[in-house]
Amino acid sequence: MLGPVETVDEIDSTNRVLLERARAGEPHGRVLVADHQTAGRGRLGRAWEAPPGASLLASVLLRPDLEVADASLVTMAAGLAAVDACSGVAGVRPTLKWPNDLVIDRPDGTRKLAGLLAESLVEGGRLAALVVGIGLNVNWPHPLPAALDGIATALNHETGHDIDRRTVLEAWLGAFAHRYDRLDRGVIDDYRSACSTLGRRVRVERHDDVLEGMATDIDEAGRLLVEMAGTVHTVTIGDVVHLRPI
Ligand code: BT5
Repeated sequence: MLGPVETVDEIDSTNRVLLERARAGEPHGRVLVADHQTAGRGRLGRAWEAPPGASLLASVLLRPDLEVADASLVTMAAGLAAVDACSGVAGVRPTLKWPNDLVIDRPDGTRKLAGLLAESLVEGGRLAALVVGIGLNVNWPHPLPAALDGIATALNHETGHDIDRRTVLEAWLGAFAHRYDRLDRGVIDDYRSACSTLGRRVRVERHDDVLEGMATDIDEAGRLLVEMAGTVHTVTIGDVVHLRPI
């Protein structure tokens, strides 16, 4: 079980606040949900945008008994749970784009439906806490804001009708708790099956280089393997673009 769930109208970032509370000793399971974030965080210092009331913006504080290097298993479980929630509640089945995006593939490109952000609190070399946040576009205006046009989508854009955000939250938390309680390396196989990055030509933008090649596998630590000119590169952090087949 995950909870209790606290809902606020406005906050800077649900991830930031839960990380601060984790440092102060708040226990496993706390969930923080906001109607609006004024400084929503993406990965690598980027921003996460959502107009008030349009998205599921939620973070969960976890205290897993895991090595720091295995924290990605929890994020994979959270992403798979979000796929389960979208298909169970809205009948929309996104795929996972490595590492933590839920996407819908259209003939004219990939649209991002949700993103997950995991931030860990490491104390004395141990994983003291992990905060997993999700931003899932649920009921967005038509058309999307210009900055997200052509790159994002929302559940209501996919189904043609509004979806109850609370129901999506409950489905996500239920599926996440179910997977979390049974967490083992099997989650990597489930992730591989749901991951549309595998078997694709990709461009991977990393801090100091760009790879272009075939995404062949996810390893036991959740890293992406990309084959380029006969060499397999292991990607720990980077941004993936799905390319069209040549
Ligand atoms: C992510 O980052 O995808 C992780 C997003 C996590 C957001 C949640 S909301 C609740 C919790 N509290 C927080 O403060 N954060 C978490 P990244 O892969 O870096 O993607 C960011 C990029 O996605 C931006 O640079 C935009 O291009 C794009 N983007 C921003 N808002 C978007 C939206 N609503 N839908 C789709 N794409 C978006």
